[in-house]
Amino acid sequence: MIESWRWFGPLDAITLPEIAQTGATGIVTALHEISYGEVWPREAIAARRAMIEAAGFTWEVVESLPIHERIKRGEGDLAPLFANYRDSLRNLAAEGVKVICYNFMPLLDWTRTDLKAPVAGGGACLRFEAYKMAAFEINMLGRAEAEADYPAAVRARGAAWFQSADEATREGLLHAIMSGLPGAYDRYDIAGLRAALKLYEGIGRDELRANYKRFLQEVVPCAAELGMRLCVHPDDPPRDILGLPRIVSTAEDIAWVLAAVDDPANGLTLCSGSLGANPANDVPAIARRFADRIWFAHLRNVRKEPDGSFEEAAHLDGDTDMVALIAALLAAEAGRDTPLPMRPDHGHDLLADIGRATHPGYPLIGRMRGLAELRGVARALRK
Ligand code: CS2
Ligand code: MN
Repeated sequence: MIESWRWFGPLDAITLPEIAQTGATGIVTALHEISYGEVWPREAIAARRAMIEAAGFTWEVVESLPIHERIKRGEGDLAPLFANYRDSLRNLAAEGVKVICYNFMPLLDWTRTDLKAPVAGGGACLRFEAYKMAAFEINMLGRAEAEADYPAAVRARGAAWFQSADEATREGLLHAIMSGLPGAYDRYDIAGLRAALKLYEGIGRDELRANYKRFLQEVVPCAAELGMRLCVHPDDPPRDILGLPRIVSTAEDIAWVLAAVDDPANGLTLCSGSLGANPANDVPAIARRFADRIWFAHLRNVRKEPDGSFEEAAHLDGDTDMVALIAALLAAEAGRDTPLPMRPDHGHDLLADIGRATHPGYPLIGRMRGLAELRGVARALRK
C-alpha cells in the first residue's frame, strides 16, 4: 500500500515538509480553488504537481474532483458540465494523476454535530449526536417531515437542547454541520440550506440513481480510455439525511454503482469510517466483496451508539476490525501492478494539534498517530 496524506494545498496550515515527517510518501489533494463544474487547467495541475514533487512526494490521488449539483439534480443542459469533467480528467491524466475520488452526496459532504468532542485521556474527536441532528432538522430548519426520521426520545432530547441553547450554541451546530464541505465554498446558512433543499424536491432515490448512472455513462468511458480510475467515496453518515436520498451507503448500493457501468474505471474508495457508521455494514466483508474495484482506501474507525449517534475512535479502536480490513486490502492489492494508495482519514486532535487552525478532522499529530498504527498493522500482516 502507498501511505498517503490529504493535503489541502498551499492554504493548508500543515506544510509539505511537516507531512514528510509522518513517513507518508503520497499526496492526496485537489485544486480546491476551482469552482465546481469548471475545467481544471493543465497548467494549474502541473504547477501543483511540481510543488508536491519538489517536496519529495508523488501526487497519488485527486480528492475530490467534485460533481456539480446540477448533475446530481439532473437539471438543465448538462452536456457542458460533462464535457468539462472529461476535460479535467484529460488534463489530470496528461500530468500523470490517474486516481480520482469523488462523491455523489446531494449538497453536503460528511456531517457531524460536534467538531471537538472530548476523548477519554485527552484530545478531541468528531462526533455525530443523533439528538442534535434532530434538533437541527426539526427545530432549526423547521423540516416537518424530519419528525418521522427520529424516535420520540431523540426528538424530545433535541427539543430540550434547542430550548436551552443560546444563539451562539445554535450557530455552532450549524457551523459543525457545514464543516464537512471541503475547501471554501457553498456553506449554507439556514435560509440558504432551506432554498438548496427545495431544489431537491421530487428527487428520490430512483431519480438520484438515474442521474448518477447518466454521469457514469458520460465520464467512465473517457476515464477508461485514459487509463484512469474513478472511485466513489461512500456517504457519510451512510443514510439519508435532511430528507435527501443517499445512494452510496451499503454493500447493495455499491454493487449497484459498480454494475451501473461495469468497467474497472468505475471503482470504489473504501472508506471504513463512512461505511462503518451503518450497523448493517460489515466493512472487511465489503472490502473482500469488491476487492477488484477498490482503487483507494480511507482508513479510520467509528464507535456506534444505539440511538444512531457515533464518534470517531482511534484508528485501531472502534467497531471495525481494522486488522481484518487491512488484511482484506492487502489481499486485494496482491497481484496488481500498482499498489493501493491509502490514507489515514481523519484523526483526533492531540498534543500540539490543539488550537492549531487545521481543517476539522485533519490535524497533524492525530493523523500521524493513525498512520503509524495502520503502518504497523500492514507491516506485521505482510510478514
Ligand atoms: C473525506 C470526504 O473527510 C472525509 O470524510 O473522506 O470528505 C471525502 O473527501 C469526500 O467525500 C470525497 O469526495
Ligand atoms: Mn473518507
